Amino acid sequence: MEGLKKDVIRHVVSSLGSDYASKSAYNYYNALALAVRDRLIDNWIKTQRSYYDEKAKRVYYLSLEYLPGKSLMNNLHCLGIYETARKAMSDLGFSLEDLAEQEWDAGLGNGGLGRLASCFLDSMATLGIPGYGYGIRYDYGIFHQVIEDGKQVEQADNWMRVGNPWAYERGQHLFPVRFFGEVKNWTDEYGRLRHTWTAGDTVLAMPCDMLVPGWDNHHVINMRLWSARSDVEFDLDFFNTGNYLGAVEEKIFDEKISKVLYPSDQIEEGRELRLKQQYFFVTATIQDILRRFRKKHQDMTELPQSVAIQLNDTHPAIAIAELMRILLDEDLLDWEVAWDICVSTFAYTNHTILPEALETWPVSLLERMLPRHMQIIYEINARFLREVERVARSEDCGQLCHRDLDHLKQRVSLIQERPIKSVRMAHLAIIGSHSVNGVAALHTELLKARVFDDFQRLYPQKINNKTNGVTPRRWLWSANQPLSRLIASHIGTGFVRNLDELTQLEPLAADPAFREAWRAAKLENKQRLQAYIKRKLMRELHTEHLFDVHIKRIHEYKRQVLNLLHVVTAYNRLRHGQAADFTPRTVFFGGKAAPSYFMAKRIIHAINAVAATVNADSRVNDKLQVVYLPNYCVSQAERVIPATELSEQISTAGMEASGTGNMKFALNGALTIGTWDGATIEMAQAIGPELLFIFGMREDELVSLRQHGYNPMLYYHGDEELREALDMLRSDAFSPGQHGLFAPLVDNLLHGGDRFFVLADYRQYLGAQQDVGRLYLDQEEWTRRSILNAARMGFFSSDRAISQYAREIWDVAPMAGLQNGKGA
Ligand code: OX2
Repeated sequence: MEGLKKDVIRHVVSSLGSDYASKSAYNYYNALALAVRDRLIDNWIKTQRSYYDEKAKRVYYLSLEYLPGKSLMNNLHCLGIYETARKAMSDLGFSLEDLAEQEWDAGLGNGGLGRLASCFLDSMATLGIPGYGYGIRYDYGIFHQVIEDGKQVEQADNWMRVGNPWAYERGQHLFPVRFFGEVKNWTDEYGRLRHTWTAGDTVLAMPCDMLVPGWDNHHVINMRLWSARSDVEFDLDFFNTGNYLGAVEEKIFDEKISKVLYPSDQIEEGRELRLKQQYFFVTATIQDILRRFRKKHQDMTELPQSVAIQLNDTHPAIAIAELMRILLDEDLLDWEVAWDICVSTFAYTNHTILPEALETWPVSLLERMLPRHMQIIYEINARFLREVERVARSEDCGQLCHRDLDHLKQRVSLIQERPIKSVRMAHLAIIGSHSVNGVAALHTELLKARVFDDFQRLYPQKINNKTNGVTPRRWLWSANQPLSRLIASHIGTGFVRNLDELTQLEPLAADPAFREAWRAAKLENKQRLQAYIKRKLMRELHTEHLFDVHIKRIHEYKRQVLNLLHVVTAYNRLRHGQAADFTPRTVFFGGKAAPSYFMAKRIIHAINAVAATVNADSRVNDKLQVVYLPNYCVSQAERVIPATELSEQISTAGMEASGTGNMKFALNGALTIGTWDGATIEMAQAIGPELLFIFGMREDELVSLRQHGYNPMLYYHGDEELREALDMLRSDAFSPGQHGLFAPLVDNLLHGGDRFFVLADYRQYLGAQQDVGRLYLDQEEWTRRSILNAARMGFFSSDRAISQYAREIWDVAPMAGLQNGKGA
C-alpha cells in the first residue's frame, strides 16, 4: 500500500505538475489511474511479446463501437488491488468511490452492440486469448442526454477534454488512409490485367491504445482506437506556397473523420462521412494486421492460419474488399487465391433483423470515394452470381429451382437496384466470410428461415449461433459488491472466472437465513440508488417499493410504450379506487433516443409527462412513482441494475436479436417480466420458465396474426382500460395546454398499423404485472426465485460465448499457462 501511495503522490507532482498538498479529487483520480496503468503496462508488453514469440494465432475484433464505461474500479479489481487502493486513498484523505466518480464514461458506442464488444474484450483477456479490439477513438462519444421540460436535449460528450489517463497515443506510428482518386490498368509480365489505385486525398490514422486486463492472470490485451490526423503538416509544399490558412483548413477538414460517433442505434443514416469513418478504420486496421503478420511470414496464403478477423455487424464489412485489393493489387495474387484467403480469414456477426438497420451504400458514392473497391465488389458479385447459377442448375440444388433463377439472383445479389442502386453490405459480409453468426438461438433461426434463407440454402454450414453473454467481472463483482461478498462467503470467488459455479447457490435458496442476507444485499443497493437519485434528481425514493426498471435505448420495438400504458392503467385504477391490493412500486425508465428519431423522442416526452402527473398526484404517489433517469450509460447501469427487482424485457417477439441487459439484471437477482424473444428465451429455459413472468404473443403467432390481418382497433374497442389509457394520452390529460402532443404516438398504434403489436400484448402484459405484484407480497418466495435466477445464469457469461467463438469460428486456443488461473 505504501508503494501505491508513493506512486500516486509522484504522479500528482511529476506527471500532472501539481502540488500534492492541494487535495484536488481530479488530480488524485488521474494520479491513481496513472499508477494503475503503470502496473498494467509491464504485463501488456509481456503479453504482446509472448504472442510474437509463440507465433500465436491472433483474433482481431473489428467494431465501430465500444462502450467500456469507466475503467478505474474494473482495473483495480482485475489487478487484485482494490482493497489496497481503497486504504491508500483513504490514508490520503479520499474515498475511492468519490475518486472513481471523477472519471468520464468512455461512451464510444450506442448500446448493446458496443457494450458486447467491451464484454468480449474482457473475456478474451481473462481467458488468455490472443485478441485485439480495433475501433475509432471518437473525440465526441454518444451525446450526453439532459431532460428539459420533459424532452430530450442532446449535449456534446467532450470526454477527451480532460485527457484520458488510460490511453497511450502513438503519434509516431501513423498509417496513411486514401480516398477518391482513380484506378489505372496495366498488364503484368504474364499478360494479366492488373490495377493500381492512385488516390486523391490522404489522411493519417494514429493509434491510441487502451489496455484491457484479464482477471487476476497478468494477461493484458489491447484495444487500439484510431484517431484521424491530417497529413498537411507533412506536406511542406503546401505551406511553402504561402497558402497557410488554406492548409490549416484542410487539416481541420481531414480530422473531422474521427470527430463524432453517429448516435443512431439500428437506423442507418447513409451519410458520406459515416462511410469515410468505416473505411478509415478498416484500412488502418488491415494495414496494422498485415504489418504484424509479415514480421513472421512471407506467404500470404498462411494468413488464415495466423489471423482471424471478426466483423461486428456489417459496419466494418468493407474490410473484405480492402483485403482483396491489397492481395490483388499489392501482393499480385490471383483472384481465386486471394478470395480463399479472405473467406477463410473473415467471420461476420449479425445483430439485427430490423430492415432499417441493414446497411446499404449507394454505388455512386462508393465509385467516387473508393473506386477500386467498387470494382472489386462488382467482380465478387459477378463470380458469386455465376456460382449461384451453377448450384441452382446442379442436380442437388434442393429447394433451389432454376425456373426462379432470375429472382433468386436478384435477391442474393450484392447490388440492389431500387430505390437507388446500392451495395448490400450484409450480402458482402456473408459471401466474404466463412462464418455468419446470430446472437441468440431464435435470432439465428430467423436469419436462417427468413432474412438470409437463400444463403442458408446456398451455404447450409455457414450460419451458426453464438448466444451473447456478459462479463461477470464488471456486471456482478465490480458493480455489486454487497451481493458478490455474500456469494463469495458461501461458495468462494471462483464464480468470477467460472460463472457456472453459481449453481452452488441453488440449495441455499431454501435457507431462510441466506434469503434474509440476500434481501439485505438488495436493500443496500436500493439505498445506494436512493442516495444517488436524491443527489442527482433531488427526489426521494421509497425503498420499500418494488423497483421496476426499463433501461435501454428508446426504440419502438423495445416497447417502452407498452410499459407506459401499464403505468397509466395502474394510475387510473388507483385514482378510481379499484386497486386496493396494488403492490406499491416505482417504475424507472432510462435510455437515449437517436436525435433524428421523432417517435422515440416523443416517447421520452410522454414518459416524462406521465411521470410528472402521477408523481404530483397525492392520491396515488405513495403507491406509484415514475422516475426518468437522464443520460443512461454504462456507469449508470452499474448503479441501477444491482438495485433492480423487476427487469422489463418486453420487445415484440422476434425483434430483439438477443438483448444483454436482460442477462445483467437476472445475474443480479432481478426477476424478469418479458416476452418470448431474443436471449430471454434461453434464460427462461436455463432458469425455468415458471421463475420468470413470460407473457405475450410468440413470434410465429405474430406472423400469422399479421397474415390474417391485424386490426389494432379491435383491441381498442374491446378493452375499456386500454381505451381509457389511450384516450388520456391522446387528449391533454398529461400535457395540459398542449393538446395533441402525444397524438402521433396513439395514432401510430391505432391508425398506423401498430407495427410492434403493442395493443395485441397489452392485456396479457397487465396480467403478468398483476402476478408480479402479488408475488412481491410474498417476500420469501420472491427471494427464493431471485436466488435461483442468479444461480442459473452461468451460461450467460461472455467467457462461455468467447470460448465458443474461439473453438468454433476462430480456431484459436488460450495462451499456454493462462487457461486456468494465473499466467506466467
Ligand atoms: C444490438 C441488438 O439490438 C441487441 O438485441 C443485441 O443484444 C446487441 O446488439 C448485441 O448483440 N445494433 N445494436 C444491436 O444490433 C445492432 C445492429
